Order: sequence, then C-alpha cells, then structure tokens
Amino acid sequence: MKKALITGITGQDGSYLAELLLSKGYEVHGIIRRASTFNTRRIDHIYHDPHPNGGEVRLYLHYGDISVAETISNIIYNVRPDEVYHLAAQSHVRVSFDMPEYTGDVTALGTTRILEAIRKSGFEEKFYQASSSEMFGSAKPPQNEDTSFEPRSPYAAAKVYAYWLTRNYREGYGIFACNGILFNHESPRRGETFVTRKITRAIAAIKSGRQKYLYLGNLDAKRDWGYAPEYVEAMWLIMQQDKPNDYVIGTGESHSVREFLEEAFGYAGMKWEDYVRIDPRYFRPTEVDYLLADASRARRELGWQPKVRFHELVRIMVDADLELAGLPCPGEGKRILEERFGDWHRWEQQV
Ligand code: NDP
Ligand code: GDR
Repeated sequence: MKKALITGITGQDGSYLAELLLSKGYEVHGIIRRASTFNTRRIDHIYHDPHPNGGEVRLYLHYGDISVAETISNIIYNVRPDEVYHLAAQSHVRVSFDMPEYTGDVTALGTTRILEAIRKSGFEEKFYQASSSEMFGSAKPPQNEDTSFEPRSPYAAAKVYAYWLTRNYREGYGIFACNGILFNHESPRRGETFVTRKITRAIAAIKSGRQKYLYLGNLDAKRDWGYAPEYVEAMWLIMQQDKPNDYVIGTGESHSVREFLEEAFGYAGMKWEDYVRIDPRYFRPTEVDYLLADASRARRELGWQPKVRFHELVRIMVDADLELAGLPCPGEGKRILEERFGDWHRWEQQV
C-alpha cells in the first residue's frame, strides 16, 4: 500500500486530494494545526475513529506546523511516505500584503523545511510543490511553463522562492520534486474569503434576507477558474510520471470578476448591480490583471484535460451555497456533478 503525506489537508485541495488518494488505495497521512475550534470540517466525512469498531482506518492525522522544522522532520521520519504533497501555505494574496513576513515564513520557508526533511531522511519520497499562477503576475497571457515570473504580491514572491527551491533540490540532490503551477480552482469547499465563494455565499445570504449588499474590490481582474477536484487529479498524475517535471494546470478560458458576478447572479435570477458595492479595502496595492493558462504540456504528457467549464463551475457553486442555506436551487450544477462525476457526496461536504 502506497503512503502519502499531505500538508494542508484541512484546506480545499487537501480534502479533495485525500479523498482521491484514499479511493486509489493509499494510506493517507495529513498534518493539521492545533486550533481552539475544530478545523477539520472538510475531512470529517473521510476520517474514521482509530479505536475498535470505528471502521477501516487509512487516514491518519498528525499535529504539526510548517513553520517548525522539527515537527516536520519527525513526521516524515516516522511516516516514511512514498509521496509528499505540500499544499500548506498562507494562501490568501490580499492577506499577504498585511502579513508579508509571516507569509514568507510559512509559504516560502515552509517548503525549505519540508525539502530539507526529505533530503536528510535519506528515503526516496517524491515531492509535490503547490505552485501558483500568481507567480506569473504581470507576465503577458497565455502563460505556460516557459513564461517568466513577475510576482506582484508577497504571496507570489514566496511561491516563486518555493518553486525555485523545488527545482534546486531536484537538480542538486536528485529528489523527485515537481511543481504543479495551478491556476485558480474553486468548488463548494473553497475558502469563504476568495472571490468566487464570497460571491456565491452572498447570493444565498441575500436571498435568505441575511445580507443586503456584497462589498468587493477590483471587478476587472481576469482569472482562469477551474473546478478543484479535477486539479487534485493533476497533482497525482504529476507524481506518477517517470521523470519529475513542472506543469501548468488550467482551463485555457479566462473571465473577469464582473463576468463571474453576471453569470452567478444571473443564474440565481438576480441582477448583480442591485447588490454589489465597491469597497476600496479589497483592492490590492499591486494587482494581477490577466491570467490565462496554456496547459498544453499537461494535456500532452499527463493526458489531463478539465471537463468543467466556467459557466458550469458557477452553477455548481451557486447551487451548493443555495442548498447549504436551505434554499431551493435551479439544479443545473447538481445535474452536472451527477452526470460527470456520478456521485452526490461532494455536495454534502461544503463548509
Ligand atoms: P487553503 O487556504 O484552502 O488551505 C491551506 C491549508 O494550509 C490549510 O489546510 C491550512 O490549515 C494549511 N496551513 C496554513 N498554514 C499552515 C501552517 N503554518 N502549518 C500547517 N498548515 C498550514 O488553500 P487551497 O486548498 O486553496 O490551496 C492549496 C495550496 O495550493 C496552497 O499552497 C495554495 O497557495 C496553492 N494554490 C492554490 C490555488 C487555488 O486556486 N486554490 C491555485 C494555486 C496554488 P488550517 O485549516 O489550519 O488553516
Ligand atoms: P487570487 O484569488 O488572488 O487569484 O488567489 P481571489 O479569489 O482572492 O481573487 C481573485 C481576484 O478577485 C479580485 N477581487 C477580490 N478578491 C477577494 N478575495 N475578495 C474581494 O472582495 C475581491 N474583489 C475583487 C482580486 O483582486 C483578484 O484579482 C487565489 C488563491 O487561491 C491563491 O492561493 C492561488 O495561488 C491563486 O488563486 C492562483
């Protein structure tokens, strides 16, 4: 049985990746942070009590923090994973301007700590680094593996550092270390302060009378938005190749925040202009204007291609948030998931 270690298992991607690896027969280990309230909502449905009669146990959780090297080393040494998926990060771009030093420590140096633990362990773990399209910053679209990085935030700069460190350990120490350069990917499990989920949650809150207006920042930024469960599949594929490499993952379709608003409010039978207000607090000192993936290497070498398109993603997320709020939903998004993915359980795990 293969063993995987996931940092950031409680996040959007970590939870989908854990599901995917369990479904492939892996034993999955995840690093979680101690918090004063439960922070495992996204993985509670796949966790079984290790005590007798708790069901089959293949998911193990370990307390740790990627800002502390010692705990990381101990976990890697004790677990001896075949594959390490490093997803933990301070992942919010706007917040990285408020907490630049902390973001550098967690998002950049966190990768150093894990790569060093792998190098020192002497085992042959494969390593996946959650790199980001934010690294491209102001580089002209479409962006692919040969596009230069022009980071526009402390978050993006930290990710560029981690990207190069990953390549450095691959080239310098022969570690099977890969970068997945993922463009934005969303889902009903997306963190509530990222713009897509903020919008779809607001639609439900406005419809149920709990919220009057939705305050946003820059509506002109364009993003290549895909569906998160398909992106964790790309992570796994990257780790199954004969040779380690770096891959851009995205849909090749880009839309502005304004277009997301139009699509989402329109689908819910509302006019976004009636509810959206601009709050300058949500503007960033420097913005990334236009991201558009050229994922041809992934298509060619991994055979990876996304099925869910922009307008479908919007429907999936709006339906999910309406249901979560106990409201009736148009149901097109639900149908898409049932038809394409053949299951329903992803709906129940919203947070
Ligand atoms: P989330 O913000 O949803 O999850 C981040 C995870 O990192 C959480 O599990 C969080 O734990 C954990 N974490 C944060 N700080 C620490 C720390 N100091 N020690 C241990 N764990 C920590 O991110 P996503 O799932 O959306 O993204 C996964 C990764 O992919 C991130 O690295 C992100 O930067 C990157 N990425 C994401 C993209 C996207 O569109 N989603 C695109 C490209 C890259 P807790 O629950 O306790 O807060
Ligand atoms: P991003 O995602 O910065 O691309 O990073 P986010 O959803 O935060 O912003 C997308 C665009 O929307 C604009 N925007 C707002 N954003 C937020 N969060 N809140 C608002 O109110 C708002 N109004 C407008 C932003 O300015 C931006 O242009 C995400 C994260 O998941 C990163 O971890 C990941 O690396 C990248 O995607 C790829």
